[in-house]
Amino acid sequence: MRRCFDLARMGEGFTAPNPMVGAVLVHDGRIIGEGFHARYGEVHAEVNAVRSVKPEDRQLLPHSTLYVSLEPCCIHGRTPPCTSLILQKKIPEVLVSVLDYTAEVKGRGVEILRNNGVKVTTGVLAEEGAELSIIRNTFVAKRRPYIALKFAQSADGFMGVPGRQVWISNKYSKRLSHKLRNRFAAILVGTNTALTDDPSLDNRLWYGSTPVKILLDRKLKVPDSAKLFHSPGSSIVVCEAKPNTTDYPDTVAFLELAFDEHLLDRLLEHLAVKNISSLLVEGGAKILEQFIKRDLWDEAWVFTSEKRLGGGIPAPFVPGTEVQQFHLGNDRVEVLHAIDRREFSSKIAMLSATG
Ligand code: AOF
Ligand code: ZN
Repeated sequence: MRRCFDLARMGEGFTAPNPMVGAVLVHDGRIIGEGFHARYGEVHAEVNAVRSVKPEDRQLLPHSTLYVSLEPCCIHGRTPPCTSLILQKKIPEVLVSVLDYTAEVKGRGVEILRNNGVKVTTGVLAEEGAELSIIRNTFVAKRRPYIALKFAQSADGFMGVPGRQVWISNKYSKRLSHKLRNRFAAILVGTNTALTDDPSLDNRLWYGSTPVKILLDRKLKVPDSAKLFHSPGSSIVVCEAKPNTTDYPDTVAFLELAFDEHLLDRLLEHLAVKNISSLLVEGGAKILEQFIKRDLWDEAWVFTSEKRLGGGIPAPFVPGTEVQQFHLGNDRVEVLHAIDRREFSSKIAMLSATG
């Protein structure tokens, strides 16, 4: 199953809104096939695992065991159901880590296999499996993208100085934040951040993909020359009223929303409809605070440098449980999980164990 997890991560950045999934076929203690879901819309991990079996080993399939990090699907999505493949290839035993919370699957994949005589064990390394599929399962269960907050603060707790760009964290932290950009389907900043920092919001310093860039800009104060509109990938400007004439590149779309207390809910709903399964919120402070206040976040990445600013915009307080802490040069990186997210992940692990 650990091999399945490693294989699954090979698809990181390319599978959204699908999960990363890995599968391994074992016969008599020997791996005869393995595969992963490499890209959204392409074949599933199980299919790749079966395809990878050498011609001389194919007759072993009816005597082998399939390990898979997520419950095999039983629906005709963009590809045929994996349960059908397993039955067709007469694979007698399947070991699953966690259930797929997609409404039409959620235990039915396991049930179909069992009803057709396949021996199925669920909950194998369930805690790790639940973490691997947390983005997909949060997206389908909560009907909103999985949300991560990310910001850098000075040693004395400031995120910046109003109206001026200050670089707080170091180049290693910057590279890690680009790695995060590969993991998320969308990235969001507000007007002030776009105006003072003029960020590109793309992923230049890591492998993989660039998220959809989202700018919250009520009054369209950010000029069409801003870097984020011209960097790779597409962007969405959330505003009160769309511009009449536009010199923006074709990759820029506008979304009109009312800027009231329901703005974030409406935005998240819109992203969910667009199949955007995860969102990285990079600031500024006011926007981060709104997500925190509304309990609309799952994980947070806080980079703290040794620099002191002596004043400025206070960094938000993130009321989560620290799950990881490490240093990158002189920066300290903390990863926090929201209470809800921790409970959800444990619940998935527990329910998966009972099948
Ligand atoms: C699997 N194995 O490798 C993946 C699964 O639209 P589709 O055809 O890609 O199917 C979407 C469904 O498949 C949905 O339930 C999603 O969670 C699951 N992803 N399932 O058996 C895989 N990537
Ligand atoms: Zn499948």
